[in-house]
Amino acid sequence: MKTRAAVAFGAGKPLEIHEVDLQGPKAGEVLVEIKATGVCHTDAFTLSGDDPEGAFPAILGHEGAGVVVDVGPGVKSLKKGDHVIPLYTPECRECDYCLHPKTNLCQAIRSTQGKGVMPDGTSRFSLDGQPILHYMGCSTFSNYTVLPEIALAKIREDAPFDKVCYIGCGVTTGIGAVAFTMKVEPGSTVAVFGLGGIGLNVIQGAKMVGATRIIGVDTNPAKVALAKQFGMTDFVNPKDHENLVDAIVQMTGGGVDYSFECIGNVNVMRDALECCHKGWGQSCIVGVAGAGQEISTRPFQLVTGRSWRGTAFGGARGRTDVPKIVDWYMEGKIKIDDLITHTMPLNDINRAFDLMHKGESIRSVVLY
Ligand code: NAD
Ligand code: AHE
Ligand code: ZN
Repeated sequence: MKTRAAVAFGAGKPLEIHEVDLQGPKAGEVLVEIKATGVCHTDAFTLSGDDPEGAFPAILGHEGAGVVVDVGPGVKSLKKGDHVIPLYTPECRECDYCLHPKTNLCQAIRSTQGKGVMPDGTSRFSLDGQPILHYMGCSTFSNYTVLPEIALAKIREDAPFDKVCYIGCGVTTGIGAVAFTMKVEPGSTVAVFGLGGIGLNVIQGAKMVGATRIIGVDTNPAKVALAKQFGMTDFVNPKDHENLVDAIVQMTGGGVDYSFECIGNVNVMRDALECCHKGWGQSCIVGVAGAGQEISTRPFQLVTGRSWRGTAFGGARGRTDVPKIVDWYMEGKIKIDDLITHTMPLNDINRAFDLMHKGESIRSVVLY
């Protein structure tokens, strides 16, 4: 079949809209009509050329929601008409990782996914007979896409696609980092570095689990109003302080219980660790840093009781946890609508990247 898609032909080049060819689902695969997709900073990161796994031409996008159109042989858990959210972290429920209680990083299809192909080693997308790569196993910047069955969460049918698509990455990553990965306790003091599409969800997660002090850190003061609405109690602009770590340590009487880096800046990752309380403070890296970047700190920071952690997809097991997070949204336990600051048709997708780079959007959502 043909599908309209935004194709990334090379690093740093704007996406181009094309009618591309899409092969139907093979065994264990599912054809999905994407109804809406968010644009995450990770899409921009890969498009920039900084992603060691970034390869072109590819169809980016990993934050979608849609409807099952067809299933390949052997697919048991999904049928035509089911509403689904694609999962860049699948959940096969059989691999050593899925069976281990301490991780969500299913490895069943990780190696082919990282190469931009389906588990059989080939792509379903092509243009003029030339293959186009998948991205993060999702490729939601295409109106129709094919995914393995294990990479789809079935969700309730009354959930609006244009909002719950954000649960495909940003919402789950932010809230999950707090609730699943770090298991932040009520009464905690939390610092959140970067108040974008991920950081604001860390803030609402921290509020949800009962953190009492939530310090937001961002160089862009335009983020303050929304951050306060989502639960931020204090704001720190790094530009106002000669020593950011000292400022946070002083305002918290020794440091925070938990910090979250939601930017992808290795220098900020160091600050986020070092503003944690001696003896028990834990820092979680959420931001994705570019090829060749490394983190550093004095080992004494860890010797004296701070811990450095990280999270992918908020520690969520997608097929199990994503439907629950959709329920939280539908029940009003979490907010999404106010974070979706812009919507646009696929033809205008490059505007979503411009708005993100200018710091003017939280989430842009493309509506098909
Ligand atoms: P975003 O662009 O919406 O937000 C980034 C925020 O950081 C902006 O508000 C910006 O003003 C702020 N910022 C930039 N430099 C800063 C600095 N030096 N000090 C303080 N604030 C600064 O991006 P996003 O969509 O929220 O994504 C954030 C990061 O999380 C990206 O690196 C993305 O790739 C990553 N991410 C990781 C996962 C995961 O599973 N680990 C999932 C999604 C996104
Ligand atoms: N491909 C990059 C790393 C990119 C990365 O860290 N991706 C996150 C999700 S970001 C979503 O917006 C992730 O899930 N990582 C775990 C995994 O297995 O990819 C690189 O550095 O090679
Ligand atoms: Zn993402």
